[in-house]
Amino acid sequence: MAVINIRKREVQIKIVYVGPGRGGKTTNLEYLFNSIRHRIQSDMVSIKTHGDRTLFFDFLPFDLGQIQGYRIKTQLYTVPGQVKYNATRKLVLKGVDGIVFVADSMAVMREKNIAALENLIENLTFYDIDIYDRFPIIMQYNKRDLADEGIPLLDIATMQGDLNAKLNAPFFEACAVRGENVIPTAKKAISATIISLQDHLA
Ligand SMILES: Nc1nc2c(ncn2[C@@H]2O[C@H](COP(=O)(O)OP(=O)(O)OP(=O)(O)O)[C@@H](O)[C@H]2O)c(=O)[nH]1
Ligand SMILES: [Mg+2]
Repeated sequence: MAVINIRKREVQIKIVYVGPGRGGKTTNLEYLFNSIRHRIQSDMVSIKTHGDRTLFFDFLPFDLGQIQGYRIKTQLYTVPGQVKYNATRKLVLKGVDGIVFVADSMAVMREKNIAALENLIENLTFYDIDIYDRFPIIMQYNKRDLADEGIPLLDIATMQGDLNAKLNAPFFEACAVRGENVIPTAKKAISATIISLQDHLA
């Protein structure tokens, strides 16, 4: 649940990027950091293993300005996608207000995308969050650029069927390395999250 300070008229929201290992979560945050650097007071914090894999989380805080007289502070996190780091993943999800699910479009990743979504649902259940009950979640089908290199990709209808049939969440096709649809994904996640909190803002 967001930290809402009525007296200071300040809201802090937490959005977590989730998805299979190597899907592009950290790349999303790096692109965002580089594009909005001038508006960010602090550095992006990343805790990585050797091979650029996220070991604990990435963290990107920024100030969105005012909405309805409230100062909105956003915190973006990524979890480690590797299956073995579930304890960390669960911990990073504590207090989450909104999710971006970064799926890997490569055909070979089909089962891993599905498993990552199932794992997310399970972890959110631990925090009494029902993802199907109007919880703000955005789907991102990443690495669409790999089609140009002849790498077999899942078509969008297949990804929608596998991951989004029941959720019916907004979705974006993206290329996080080039930054395509990275900002729209983040904006949509932030707006969906703020809308979901609106009832709590007097
Ligand atoms: N071609 C292509 N490569 C991408 C794209 N997004 C990310 N990558 C590459 O995929 C690899 C993994 O990206 P990360 O952002 O580290 O993935 P992650 O989801 O944070 O991985 P974990 O931290 O292990 O969960 C890196 O080599 C990225 O450069 C994309 O849109 N297209
Ligand atoms: Mg990562």
